[in-house]
Amino acid sequence: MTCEGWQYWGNDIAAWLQATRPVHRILRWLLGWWHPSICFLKIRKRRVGLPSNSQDFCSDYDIPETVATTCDFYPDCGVPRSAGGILLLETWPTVLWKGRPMRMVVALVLLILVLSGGLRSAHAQEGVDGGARPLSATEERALKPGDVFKECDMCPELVVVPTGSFTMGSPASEKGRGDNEGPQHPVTIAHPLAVGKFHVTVDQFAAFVKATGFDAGSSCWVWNGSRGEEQTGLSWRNPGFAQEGTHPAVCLNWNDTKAYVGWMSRKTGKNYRLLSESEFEYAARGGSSTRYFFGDDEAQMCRYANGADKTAQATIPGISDWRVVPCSDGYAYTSPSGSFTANSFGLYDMHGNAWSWVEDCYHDSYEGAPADGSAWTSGDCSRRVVRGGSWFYVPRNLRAAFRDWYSFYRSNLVGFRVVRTFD
Ligand SMILES: [Ca+2]
Repeated sequence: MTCEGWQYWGNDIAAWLQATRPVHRILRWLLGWWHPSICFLKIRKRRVGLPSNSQDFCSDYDIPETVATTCDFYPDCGVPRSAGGILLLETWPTVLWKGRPMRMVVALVLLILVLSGGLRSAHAQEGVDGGARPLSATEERALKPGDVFKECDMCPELVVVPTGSFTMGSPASEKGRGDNEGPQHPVTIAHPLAVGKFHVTVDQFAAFVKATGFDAGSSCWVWNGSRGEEQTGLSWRNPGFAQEGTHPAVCLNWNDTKAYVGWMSRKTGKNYRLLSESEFEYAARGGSSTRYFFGDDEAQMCRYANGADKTAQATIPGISDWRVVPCSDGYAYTSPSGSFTANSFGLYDMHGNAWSWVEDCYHDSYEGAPADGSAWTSGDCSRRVVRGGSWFYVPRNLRAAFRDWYSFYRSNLVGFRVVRTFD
């Protein structure tokens, strides 16, 4: 340290002391100290002269001469040998000895309270935003069908879908129909929805796990070449085939997806949840009443969906005799979200790629089903509905009306998508 350098630094310290004088007064009242820094200035004033903006510190604080004597000097410069911080340490025992014990206890308690309040505030802030940018009320009112938004960098993109009515289920004449797809019944979706444009992706689920430490298990049901079996060492991170971050997250059970949407709601302060079964079919159909949102012809599938196609048949053992999708979509397993053509609502992969968990408990008939788009949450809730089909499903099981259920295990066929409401 040179004398010149010290001089410049000393001016900075003097300016800082001047600017923070109210704090020093509080500290001095509580703890009985501010001697060290003043000592520094006092000595400096004596030896090299104080800057004009700090000339009154010594008299202001009535520094005892004895304190000044604890400071050392640079012999070459005639100034304190180091910064105020060092001087603080040097004189700290004196400060403690001369301090005001009761006031120090009060100060310590206040400090703890302030710090703990700050931590609580930081924690709450993380819960409310954590980088989230929820829409304002004005922005929400301005939304119209087809608009796309997301509320944090790693949040799912959402598409505003129009309200409306549709006929849920399939007619008896539909090719490949299952008995559990009836009776057909009208459903009205009167509430505005913003539906996940894609499945929740691997990267998006990873962001959730990173933020929360959530444990989504270490085993998953997979196809072993002849049947499905649960294998350990598999999870959404490694579902038994290669995935990129934009692929749908799979090997997630219903509870995993509920944890995710709960976190999304807390993070944004908005209502994120799973779709109801009727909302899903309404969104998948996109105004159509055909087998698929693009029509009835499964030969067109490879433009719109990733199913069990010729690519899969050439890759996956044990399915050579399946009646697969009669074209090549290019993917044996999951595909990057949005690889195929969207439906008329602007939603991708509503057929295939991965099943989506929905909120409803499974019923094998629509007798008594809600007609207002709400989830059917009575009955046997050990089975939850999945919709949309997956990369492992043949044309019949990729239809808009097709439905199935899983209990609470994880499968590399099943992921989910979110919906965001405005109530
Ligand atoms: Ca495929």
